[in-house]
Amino acid sequence: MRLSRYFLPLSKETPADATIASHQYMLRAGMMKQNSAGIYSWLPLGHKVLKKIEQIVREEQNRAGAIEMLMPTIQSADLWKETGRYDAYGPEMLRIVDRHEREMLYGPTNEDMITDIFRTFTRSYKELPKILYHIQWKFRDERRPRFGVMRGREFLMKDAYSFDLTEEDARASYNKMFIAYLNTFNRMGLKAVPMRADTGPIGGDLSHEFIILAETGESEVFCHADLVNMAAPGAVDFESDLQALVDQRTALYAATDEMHNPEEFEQIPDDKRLTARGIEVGHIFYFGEKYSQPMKAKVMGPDGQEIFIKMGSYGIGVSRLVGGIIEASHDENGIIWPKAVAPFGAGIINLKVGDEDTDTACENIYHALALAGIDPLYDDRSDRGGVKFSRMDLIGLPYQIIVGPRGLKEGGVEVKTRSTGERENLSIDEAINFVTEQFKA
Ligand code: 5CA
Repeated sequence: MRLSRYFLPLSKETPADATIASHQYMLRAGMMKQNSAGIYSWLPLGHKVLKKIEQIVREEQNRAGAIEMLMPTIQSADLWKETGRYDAYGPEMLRIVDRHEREMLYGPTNEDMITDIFRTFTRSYKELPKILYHIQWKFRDERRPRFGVMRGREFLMKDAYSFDLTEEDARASYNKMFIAYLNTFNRMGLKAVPMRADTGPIGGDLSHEFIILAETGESEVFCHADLVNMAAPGAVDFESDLQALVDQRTALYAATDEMHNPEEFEQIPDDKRLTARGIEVGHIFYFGEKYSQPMKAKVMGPDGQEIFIKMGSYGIGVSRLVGGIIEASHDENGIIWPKAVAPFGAGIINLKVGDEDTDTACENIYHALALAGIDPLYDDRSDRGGVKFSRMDLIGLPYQIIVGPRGLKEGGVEVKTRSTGERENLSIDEAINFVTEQFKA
């Protein structure tokens, strides 16, 4: 993409309510625009990141055997009355009346609807286990929408739902998602720690939040320091016993403030006791028959008896992750995108637009990187160098290739790695190879 043709509306000032780095940088870097409180348009740069995160989530769900589908945003109130959640959900639910005076709502989550879908089509235990998911916009009329996309009213969520015959099978499904979550966040360059959590309006008795540590996080967390540094499971065979992998993590103390048990925490050696703040990027629940009972979602078991389906649900805050990643990865000059979610792989800075040699060198690099699948952003605008440098730092692309007449005379260009600030003088070919190699690793 050539910057001169792109839509990248940067801004110098941010509103006073943008108090944290991710909120400020997303506005300044032209990633989004607020339309109403907690409701945002995703501008091209932000949209690219959102889609990359969504795709990583999708790939890891698929790898774990979950099956993608899509449910609507607008739901009928009837299903929610069946489960008793219509009244229980309170003012967070956006209620809508259609032209026929029918009560509708903008879905804050989908347990009720997916249970209805499942009971409509599933009769036999032979069709279990199943995990279905979708990636869809949700609406929650939060009392205090804040921190930009981190606590929005309209937000993008991946929500998965598991269906099993027995509690033991259901726990295996829970473990699959648990492992898939660790790998998902790891691929985005995040260290997400699973913590025992409260189940809130979703219900159930087993629940973990996945928290990334950040000073500006809304949750207070307590955990064993080793948990933060534990490597992600990586490629695991999802048919094998996942319990051991999960046990490894759950054996170490980790809890959000609601579930914190100071006595248990005290058992941890002093130098391993970590108290911090964090951002909840995922939340998984096992709730058994909480929805299948009121909705009469049953299957015929092997012995011919009808059995209520055992269910769990598994959420990831896809749009919240955009902000979460920035909180975890930025400096005073702007965003530092991890390679896997960067909106463009590299930026090319032309320091003298109109100079024939410089233009030609930039064009060559641009085409070579595009061909290598790096998706470069070419700053071909005629601003001053300083403007270009700070703009490129702000939007945080992993690599910058800086091209000017002086460097070219000495046979090369400068390559800057955004995360370390390291600069290297390389020939044009070396620069192209260097950047291409970084994305192979
Ligand atoms: N039905 C369950 C799991 S599918 C559920 O709704 N869980 S949740 O309430 O914990 O939400 C799942 C994830 O969505 C959260 O972990 C969080 O990352 C994200 N999320 C929740 N509320 C918001 C919000 N107001 N703005 C942005 N992201 C949110």
